[in-house]
Amino acid sequence: FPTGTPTSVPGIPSVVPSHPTYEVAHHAGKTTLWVVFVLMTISSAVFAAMSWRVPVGKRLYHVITTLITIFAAISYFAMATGAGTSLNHIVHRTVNKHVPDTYDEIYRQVYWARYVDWSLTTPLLLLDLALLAGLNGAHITMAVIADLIMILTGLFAAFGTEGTPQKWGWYTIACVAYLVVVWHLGVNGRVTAAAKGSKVGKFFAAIAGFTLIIWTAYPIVWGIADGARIVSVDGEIMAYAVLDILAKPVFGFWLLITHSRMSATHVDVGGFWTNGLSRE
Ligand code: RET
Repeated sequence: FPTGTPTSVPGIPSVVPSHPTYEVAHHAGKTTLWVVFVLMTISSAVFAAMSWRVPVGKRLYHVITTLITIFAAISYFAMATGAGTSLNHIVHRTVNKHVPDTYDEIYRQVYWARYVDWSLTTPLLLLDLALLAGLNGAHITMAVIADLIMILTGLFAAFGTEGTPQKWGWYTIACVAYLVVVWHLGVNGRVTAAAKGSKVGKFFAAIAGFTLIIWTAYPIVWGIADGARIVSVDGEIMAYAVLDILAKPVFGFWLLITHSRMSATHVDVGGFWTNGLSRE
């Protein structure tokens, strides 16, 4: 019977071989993290500069969008310098027909800083879109809470135990929460935006459609890389890097440039925002 490191993983014997494999980031992954850190920092500076060209009353999207890339830059700095990460202990069981089952012990690097980033930035991205569509506070609250449930249960999935219902159970819960978000954007948001006129309606349909396609790729990447562990940690870093650039800087430039050209996208958030001083 296998001997070595004791484990406390439910459903498997308490002893597994003591030669673990490590699935961690290497040069390509680490370089990618630095590149995205730089791109997020530059985007933040450009978004901030763009906001100075408009009166305070018209800066709401600028402020939200700049915060999104600032949070991402901070999270990428953490990951690039080796922080915001820990090793998930996995015990993988291979069922054998004629000999006793064998167990492999694996440590895979999980960048939990991503989930901190996402728990701040995905609500802000949703807020950008919800304001554009003209959603009411009740629907914005429900969409943001569903989104937070999605990210936090996704974090639990990332550290969940394999070979028990835990890991994929959390993943399923996260996917259900994601469907709630999809409904708020794809159905409720689209109808509400269309009521603001055909220009805003068309722009919302385009940018929310883009968002839903990009966002849907995240659980797919997660399932292949974190979940099934078919992709290396470097591959995972590169896949999320491409998605993060599309979901944050590309989304942001598209939103802010269109906002500057289409006055109907304006949202009036009342006296607090401008202290009643801005006439615009
Ligand atoms: C997880 C895993 C669990 C199932 C689901 C997920 C969805 C994540 C999404 C993330 C979006 C991130 C963005 C980041 C911005 O740059 C947590 C991966 C559904 C939709 C837009």
